[in-house]
Amino acid sequence: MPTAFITGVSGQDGSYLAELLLAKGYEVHGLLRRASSFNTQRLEPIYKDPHESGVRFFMHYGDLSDSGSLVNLIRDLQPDEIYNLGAQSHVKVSFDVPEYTADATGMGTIRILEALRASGTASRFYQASSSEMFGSSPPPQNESTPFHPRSPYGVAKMFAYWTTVNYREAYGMFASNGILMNHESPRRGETFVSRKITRAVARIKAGIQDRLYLGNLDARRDWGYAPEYVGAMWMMLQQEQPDDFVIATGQSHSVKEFAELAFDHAGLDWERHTLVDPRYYRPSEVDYLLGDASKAKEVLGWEPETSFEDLVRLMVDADVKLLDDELAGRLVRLDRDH
Ligand code: NAP
Ligand code: F7E
Repeated sequence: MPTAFITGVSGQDGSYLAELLLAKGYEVHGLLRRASSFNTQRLEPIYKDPHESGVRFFMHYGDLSDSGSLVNLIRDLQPDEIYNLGAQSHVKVSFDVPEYTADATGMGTIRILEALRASGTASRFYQASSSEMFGSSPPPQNESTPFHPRSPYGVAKMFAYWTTVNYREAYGMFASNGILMNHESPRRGETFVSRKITRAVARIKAGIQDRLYLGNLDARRDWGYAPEYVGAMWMMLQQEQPDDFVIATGQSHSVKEFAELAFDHAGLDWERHTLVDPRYYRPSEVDYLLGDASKAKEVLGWEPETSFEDLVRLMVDADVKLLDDELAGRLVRLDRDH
């Protein structure tokens, strides 16, 4: 049974990747950072008592800012594959906490690679690199496009990208970068624009919210569906040679188009409910991302399946259902109180 270690297992991608690897027969270990409230909601579908369920999924406390926890875990687990998905991943927040972002998102990668070197294990390593590294480089972006990051997050990811390449070249490690364009799902964090919109649509439709405040409506992104993107991560580590790949749909849409479609799907007029609040502008913006994933198609055999329209619709439907369930739960609780 192959063993995988995932940092960022409690995040959107980490939870989908854990599910994928368990379905493929892996034993999966995840790094969990301590938080004052529950941060394992996305793992509820798979986190069962392993003694009872037979599911080989384990979580370990640790942190990307804590070398000791990484050294001990990698030495003890000796995983076949390591997926480094942990990061302070919010671009706007990275302007507020640049030093912490550099530490967790950038230095965290070097800490894992050093822990891996010290363990003497020949684990294959995946680095969650990002299209944010392309920044202001004009579209379409592929593996040869120069990086010009526009945020502390993008700069930290660039450091991690080159660290991964350097450890591959210097020490012969099997270390690959997946340069992923934006990918979304019903599990997307609620402060990223896609989920912020689809959650607001559900609440406006239910009559418990009236307005949605957004920032730059003209930014363009290449939005894909997250469960398909974690499949590409796994494929990269099954190759004969380590390499770097752009993962994208090849379609780009504006934030405005996303909002328009999401409101429309719920029978609402986006212009009636959406206002621009400059509070959500970034000090420097990435205007236009449009990926060219031809290398991934040719070498990995990876191709996206879910269209932009289907992605928006499935996210709206999921948030409408989630809110219905929450409201029903609250009503049941109120019934019991009285
Ligand atoms: P996400 O939902 O924000 O998840 C980030 C994960 O990192 C969470 O599990 C979080 O833990 C964990 N984390 C944060 N700081 C940490 C620390 N100091 N030590 C240990 N763990 C820490 O992100 P995602 O969307 O799944 O993305 C996965 C990875 O791909 C990230 O590295 C992201 O930067 C990168 N990426 C994402 C996209 C995208 O469009 N989604 C595109 C390109 C690259 P908590 O749950 O406790 O917060
Ligand atoms: O913003 C604009 C915003 O925060 C997308 C992360 O997963 O993908 C993600 O980073 C666009 C930007 O994602 C609001 O200015 C307008 O142009 O959803 P986002 P992101 O910054 O592209 C990359 C690939 C990653 O690697 C990151 O980890 O939408 N926008 N109004 C807004 N964005 C937010 N969050 N909130 C707004 O109200």
